[in-house]
Amino acid sequence: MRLILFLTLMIPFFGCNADKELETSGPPNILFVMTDDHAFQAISAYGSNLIETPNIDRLAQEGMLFERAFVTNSICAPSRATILTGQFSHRNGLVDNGVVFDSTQMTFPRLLQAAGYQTAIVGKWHLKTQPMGFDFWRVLRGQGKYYHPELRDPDTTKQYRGYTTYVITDLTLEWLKEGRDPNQPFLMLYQHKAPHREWRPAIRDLKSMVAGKTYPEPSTLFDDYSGRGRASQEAEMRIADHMSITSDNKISVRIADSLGIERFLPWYDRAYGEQRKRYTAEELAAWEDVYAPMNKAFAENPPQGDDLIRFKYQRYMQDYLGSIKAVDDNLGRVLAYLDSAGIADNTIVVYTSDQGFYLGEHGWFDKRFMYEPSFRTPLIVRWPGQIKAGVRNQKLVQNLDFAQTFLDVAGLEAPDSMQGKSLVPLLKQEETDWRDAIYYHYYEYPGIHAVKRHYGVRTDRYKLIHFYHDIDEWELFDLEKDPDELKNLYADPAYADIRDNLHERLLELQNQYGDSNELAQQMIPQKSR
Ligand code: SGN
Ligand code: CA
Repeated sequence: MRLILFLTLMIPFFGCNADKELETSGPPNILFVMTDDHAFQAISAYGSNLIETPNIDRLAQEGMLFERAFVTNSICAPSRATILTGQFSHRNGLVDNGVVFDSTQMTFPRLLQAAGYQTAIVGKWHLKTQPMGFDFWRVLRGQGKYYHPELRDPDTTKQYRGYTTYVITDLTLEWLKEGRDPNQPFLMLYQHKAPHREWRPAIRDLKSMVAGKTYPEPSTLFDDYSGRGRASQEAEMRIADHMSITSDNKISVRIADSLGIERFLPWYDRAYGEQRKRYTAEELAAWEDVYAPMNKAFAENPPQGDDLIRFKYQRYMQDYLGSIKAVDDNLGRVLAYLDSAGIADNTIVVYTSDQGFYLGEHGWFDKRFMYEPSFRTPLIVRWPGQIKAGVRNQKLVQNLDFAQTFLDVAGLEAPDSMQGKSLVPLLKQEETDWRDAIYYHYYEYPGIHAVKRHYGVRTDRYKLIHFYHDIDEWELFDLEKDPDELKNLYADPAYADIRDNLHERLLELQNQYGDSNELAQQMIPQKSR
């Protein structure tokens, strides 16, 4: 089977005259859709009580939704490096956001390109070096901006006019329609900046998603961290204390300059030091239309204490969910293109995020921890004819598995250096031996948000975490009894056997993947960006 697929795949590569036939029945095209910081709690297919995402849901209705998809290291650049290389951070070297990606490494796009796929990436890259293994690339500079973004290409860096989610989609569609060779299968990495901090929705979505909206609060919004150790207590990602009322919550302030002269500083001049000249007069006016009344209400009656936390949470959700609206709408545009071009049946579409995110759980925003909201990531796969419609999968899968999955889909052997497993047997619901535990390792400390380094193991039911740097603390959670991970059971005698088993399992996984406590101690923190 593999060989047949491989030979079919090589037809275009050997210059045979392929036709429309191949586009609809040859090796499948791969459309990999990845957002930045999109929590599964903000996708209606995952049961969100916050937002409707009809286009993402469509993929779930027509494909498979993974309930237990996780990352290896819950932060942007490391996640991207793991996806490309199929390796844990300690193997591909990209342990935190400060490291420059060694793009001479073997990646799945390079292997697909060598096998005859047309390869492209549009949108967020965040790995600093030039993308390699792509026939076409347009990537955001650094983290990227929400409006009028600068994108790098092989020759230059160019500013594009418009809202970034639309700009990225326009470029993606342009390449899919006119840029690629339709006689070859394609790999498109379509990767958004949204809904990353500082959560700026498109102008067109302000009225429906932001103005006057109230969203339900998570039950742990006022968590006091009493059931856990220092890592949770000392992390700097609390909505209460570390979310900026100006740049994050978009409340304008009066500040005094060095001469003591007070002046009004609008929020949009605050974020990232951006100046208003970046925006059009229409954009400024449209924002004022929606944000000025909120600013006025805040100035007249500034909330205090818990009410301030509630206010900040609402402001956060309005903008975060508002940024997702365009992501979902634009996915709809791309899915409509696949339909109209008649290639939907021969295209595997994957929807995921570079990691999960806290939407107020434990009082937090941001990610990094091995706790569920940031360790888990959305994963939905549609592959007509291969995946039954509307299936939910409970297996423990990781972003580590993507590279081997895509190679498998294309009928290619994965190099031994890759450390994941192809998801294809799960997608096809074939009997298969699957893993019963997964490994995690986070490094970026000291760094923004002050989440201490840790590694750990998660099984179907339990989780063991070791915060090994700065402190030496273990945490154990029973996810069945305590899904919100509020009570550390590490020292509970009733869990002694479970704890010992998890320790064993952790060591086994570290051996299997070539990581260890000693190696962890040697990793030098990079300055995060
Ligand atoms: C920026 C954000 C952080 C975020 C990191 C990493 N601060 O530094 O909140 O954790 O990016 O995000 S901001 O004020 O500059 O927005 S990641 O997705 O790239 O890993
Ligand atoms: Ca991210």
